[in-house]
Amino acid sequence: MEQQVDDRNIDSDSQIMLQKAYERSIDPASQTILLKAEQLGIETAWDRYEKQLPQCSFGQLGICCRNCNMGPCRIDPFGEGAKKGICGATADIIVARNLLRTIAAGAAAHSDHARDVVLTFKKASEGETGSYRIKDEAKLLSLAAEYGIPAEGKSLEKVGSELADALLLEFGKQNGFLRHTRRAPNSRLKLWTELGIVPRGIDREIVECMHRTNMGVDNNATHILLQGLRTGLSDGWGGSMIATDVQDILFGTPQPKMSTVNLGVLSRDKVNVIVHGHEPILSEMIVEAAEDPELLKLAEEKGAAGINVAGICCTGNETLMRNGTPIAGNFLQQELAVITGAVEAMVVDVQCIMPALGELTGCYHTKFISTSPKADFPNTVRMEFHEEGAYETAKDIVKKAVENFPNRNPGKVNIPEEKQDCMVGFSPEAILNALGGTPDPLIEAIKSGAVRGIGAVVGCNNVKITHNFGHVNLVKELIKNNVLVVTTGCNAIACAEAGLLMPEASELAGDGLKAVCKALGIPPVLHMGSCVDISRILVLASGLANRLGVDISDLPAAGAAPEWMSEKAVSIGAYVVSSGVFTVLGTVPPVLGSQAVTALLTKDLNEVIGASFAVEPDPFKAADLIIRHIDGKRMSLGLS
Ligand code: SF4
Ligand code: MSK
Repeated sequence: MEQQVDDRNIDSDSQIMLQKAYERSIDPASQTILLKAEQLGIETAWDRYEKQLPQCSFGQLGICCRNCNMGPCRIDPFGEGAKKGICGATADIIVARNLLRTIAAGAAAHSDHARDVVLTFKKASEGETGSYRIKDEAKLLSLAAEYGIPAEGKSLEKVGSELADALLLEFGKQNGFLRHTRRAPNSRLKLWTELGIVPRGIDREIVECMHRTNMGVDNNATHILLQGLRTGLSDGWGGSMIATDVQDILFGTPQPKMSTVNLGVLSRDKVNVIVHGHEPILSEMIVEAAEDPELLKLAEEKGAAGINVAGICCTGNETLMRNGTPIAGNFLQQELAVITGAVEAMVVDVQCIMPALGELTGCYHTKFISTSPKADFPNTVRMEFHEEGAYETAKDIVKKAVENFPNRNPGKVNIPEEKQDCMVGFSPEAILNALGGTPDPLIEAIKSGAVRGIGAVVGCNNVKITHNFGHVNLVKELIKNNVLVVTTGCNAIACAEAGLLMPEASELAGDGLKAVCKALGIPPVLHMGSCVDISRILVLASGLANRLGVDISDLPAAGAAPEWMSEKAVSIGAYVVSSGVFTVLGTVPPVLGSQAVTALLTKDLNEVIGASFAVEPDPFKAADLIIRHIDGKRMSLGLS
């Protein structure tokens, strides 16, 4: 494990604390703050994890059911205890049902995010909010064409309004298919149709999961899991893809740009506003409001040198790739950012926001501002956000942060030095541009072996794995072996913090990948965005498969989520594998209580869908699995 904090001249108690910090994160900035937290006796997610140990083994194996009030029931996996729930449900049924509910929750989170974005798009198109406008006209027109909406003779706003209506119908559709699924290769579509897993309406699939898992409905593990695949597809080729497209229309399709990451982006002399969560609707306005002359003047009056907006998690990824706004950290750094003592406001929307922030911000001057009508937390300042007065609300929020600046206690401020430059914003359109307008140079590089294959590495942090250890080491191993990596979510932030999103990181790559990166001026790890932007990876994979005249499952490509924790990641896993991409998970999903479900996910799915899962917490072994998979696919394609 890497140990980078300067640990000379510190006493033995501090040495013990420092050792703990090393075990918790490989990132020096995080280690510094973890040490500080230990010294101050401030509790973090890692401490709460330790207090949970040993975690419930029934929960870990997925064999606990509380789907009706005869229960809760649990299956005894080894001893002479119960092998069935009171209703007769076996371990296979209980594990499959629990997994389906998890997929439904993940798909719901991504898709409800998408719904809100489309509703904002509708209001913007109909002039109900002056804060948003159509930024990417070309994307609007091409998506309208995909949805069969004629644009001739209509204003962009009219097209936008009709498109928003058509997109909203995708949520409540009862039959047929989600239109975005037509972006998949024909062979994949045919397979989904044969299996009966083409998603119909997004909401319909999610509701059906809840129905099927209700006591006494679907009690066949395979049958249950097929609905899991369909629901996952309604997320990846539905909700997530819609969110990505509409966000691009409203805020612009990302293009490569430079920025900086890690806790060191927090400013000593400016007002620090953190935007955290997942939706860019508010954060785009916050970024704009932070440049408002009135607020900048107020900041000056309060003794600050300006206003500094920084992101955490995927709200951060969204503003990073469109505006170059710096990122303060990924999921496990949200508490650490507050512990720097330099955050005037932690502004949150939805998803991946720890309720612990309420108590923690209470120990500092930080205002914890919750903004979503759907999400509140303990000890927040509620500043509910609606599109109609979006800019005004954003200004009020930033003003609150500015007014809080004089309350910062310099004695409590401890901002780590570390910040790292990064190159971000590789949408499929940007990748195509970098390749000179055609995917052929990448295809040729894959054919020649200069690029051995593509690894899509995504997902969260999880206290069960040393922060960023899984992410960074897996990605380093892959690029060393000439695997071009595309990344989103918290993996992207981890890679950025480790310097892997810089073109210079090609020095860490194998000779073939290094030469390709140098020729194109790109990093060996391409930042493709937030969690919903995994849909961009699907589009990229589909484009490559079509160009090669094969299915996605034939590509020398694989996916990985080395430190995943969220239900959303389970939905992502379901759609990535259903799309034909072998996927390695770094933390164990709660399925091992059923041999049948485990075998289905890790082996039998191959026969059904052309891809499966593997679980490997060791990033070096995970890289091996991926490279072997890629080599197998290369061989099948007749590539050396
Ligand atoms: Fe127990 Fe069956 Fe009710 Fe689940 S659904 S709690 S297994 S009786
Ligand atoms: S933010 S879902 S912790 S990747 Fe998208 Fe990170 Fe996972 Fe949230």
